[in-house]
Amino acid sequence: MSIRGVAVCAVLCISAAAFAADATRLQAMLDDAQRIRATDRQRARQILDDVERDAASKTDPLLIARTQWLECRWTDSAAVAYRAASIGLAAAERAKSASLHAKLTGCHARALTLDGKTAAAEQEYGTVVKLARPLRDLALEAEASADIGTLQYDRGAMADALANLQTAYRIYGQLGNEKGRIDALSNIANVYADAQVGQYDRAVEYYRELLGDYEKYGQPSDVADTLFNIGSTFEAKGDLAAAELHYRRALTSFQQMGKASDVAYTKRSLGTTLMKQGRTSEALKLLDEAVVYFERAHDEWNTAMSRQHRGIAFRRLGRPNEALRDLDPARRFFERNNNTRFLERNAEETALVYAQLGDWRNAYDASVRRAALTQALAETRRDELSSRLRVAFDTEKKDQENRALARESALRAAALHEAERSRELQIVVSALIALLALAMAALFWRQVVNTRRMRSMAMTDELTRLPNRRHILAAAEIAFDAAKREHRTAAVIVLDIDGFKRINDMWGHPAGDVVLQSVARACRLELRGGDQIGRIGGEEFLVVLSAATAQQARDIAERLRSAVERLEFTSISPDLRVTISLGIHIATEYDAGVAIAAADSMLYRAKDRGRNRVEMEPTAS
Ligand code: GH3
Ligand code: MG
Ligand code: MG
Repeated sequence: MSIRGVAVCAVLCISAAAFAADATRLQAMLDDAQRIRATDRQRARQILDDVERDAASKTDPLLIARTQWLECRWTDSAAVAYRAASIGLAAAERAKSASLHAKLTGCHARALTLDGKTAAAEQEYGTVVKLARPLRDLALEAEASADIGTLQYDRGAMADALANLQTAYRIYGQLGNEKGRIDALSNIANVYADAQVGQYDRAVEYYRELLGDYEKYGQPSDVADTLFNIGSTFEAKGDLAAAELHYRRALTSFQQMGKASDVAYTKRSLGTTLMKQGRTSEALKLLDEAVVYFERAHDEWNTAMSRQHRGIAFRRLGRPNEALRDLDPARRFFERNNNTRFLERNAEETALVYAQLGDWRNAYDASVRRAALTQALAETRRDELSSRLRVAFDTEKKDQENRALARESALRAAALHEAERSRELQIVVSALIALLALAMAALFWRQVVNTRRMRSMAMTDELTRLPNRRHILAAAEIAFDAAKREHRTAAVIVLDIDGFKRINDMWGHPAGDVVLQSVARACRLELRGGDQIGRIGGEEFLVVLSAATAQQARDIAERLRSAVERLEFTSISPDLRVTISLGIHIATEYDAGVAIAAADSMLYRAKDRGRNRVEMEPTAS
């Protein structure tokens, strides 16, 4: 390859590596943006913009799909979401990423929701759930289920909404996504509290759980909202004392937070509750304050609602003219907005007010109006009732399932616990056995070492480390037996240090010991592999030659003599010379005792003949 080729290749490689590094960096930035989004929207948005500006994110399909997905999640504009979905889906296709494809399908569903195409959105979220399941993308499944549930809630399909919200609640719980779980919980509670469902006790139960969560995660406005919801659920249920209590707690919280509209809203609800208890004067004061606030805020809807209630309060207090001044504008508003339910109530009250005034004509007209409205409402009420029954049925079924599940999981937990315990026990027992085995092995080893040491102590001469008398005599017996069996000649040499007493006398006993050790070592080193030497007396040694001719025995003896003669004892005195005398006996009778005695007598002959020499039976040589 030419130098130019190499250079081009290097540049390409480096830029490819740089591109990959860039993509990783941008993905990490997106991770960051997603993480901080909950606490710092602005910064998250900024990071997303930074990533989108980067060149790499314009070509890498994975990056495109992911940025578009975030883009879609974070927008409230249908147009932006549609655009993000279409670009993102194409990129996910190119990247062949099933996971991003599923996510961006969710993005498309979100666009449809923002566009108000709720039926299509619901269907698309259903697709997302189907895509998410085989991918085991639990987060996506939970999110889509929650979205489907909310859409179903909005269109009044309460039973389906509950099922999906509960799925979301369960998965979020599994994932430890507290925000998701709490949102789902809040929606579930709202469904139960809905007039169509009317499962007030259950709603309160869920609201209480929610309250605990909000208290734990420190969101005072959510806590107050939930207190309000509990109050309104109790009111719907007819437990007015409980309703009042919770409304008052909510009111205090809203007042502390300075949330004026929530304060007004709560005052009105508290007012209606007090009215239902017959505490009309107390109620009037609260309703007054609510009307003042909503009028000033130009909140027509809430003004009409509040005035209707205040009108009823005036009527009950026997102030019909003031009552009419509230009921009439409220009626006009509800007529404009086609609100049959409030119109029916308005007609009923208006009839009563005119009756109070003795205006029978208007009272009659109002009554006729009311009758027509009641009939119109009957149909809606019938629908409501059937919906209620269906939810009640589904809820009961779900409860039974839950109870069965709980029983099953309790059994499974018990079995698991049992298995765990027996496993623990097994581990403990195994550990104990291992420990015991270890201790025994250690003990055994010590015993072996001790025995070996004791034996070697019993068989070794302390000073010279050579076999002691007993040991070398036994070795001689064994060697002679073997020689006899194998028809070989064995031999013994007895040797004795010459003039040892004098050495002791001149240089001291410790010096004598050193001499003994040196002689022993020198002799041992001169011997052949199978031969042995031991100490049989003060300065007397026995050599056992397992197999040797007379000549070999003589050679060995001579070697020993010469080796000792050559020894130097500079630590004692440079002048010190040590010699030994040796007696040999070649075994013909194979009796160790006899052989040693014979060798011993040869040793005496060597001493007699001037020391530092070897003697052997003349017959054997
Ligand atoms: P010979 O040449 O006739 O053998 O003369 P010798 O002096 O060697 O003879 P003898 O047997 O009279 O002397 C042996 C001495 O060895 C006597 C004893 O004090 C000494 N002895 C015996 N055992 C030991 C020992 O373990 N260490 C020392 N330092 N001396 C020992
Ligand atoms: Mg001696
Ligand atoms: Mg001696």
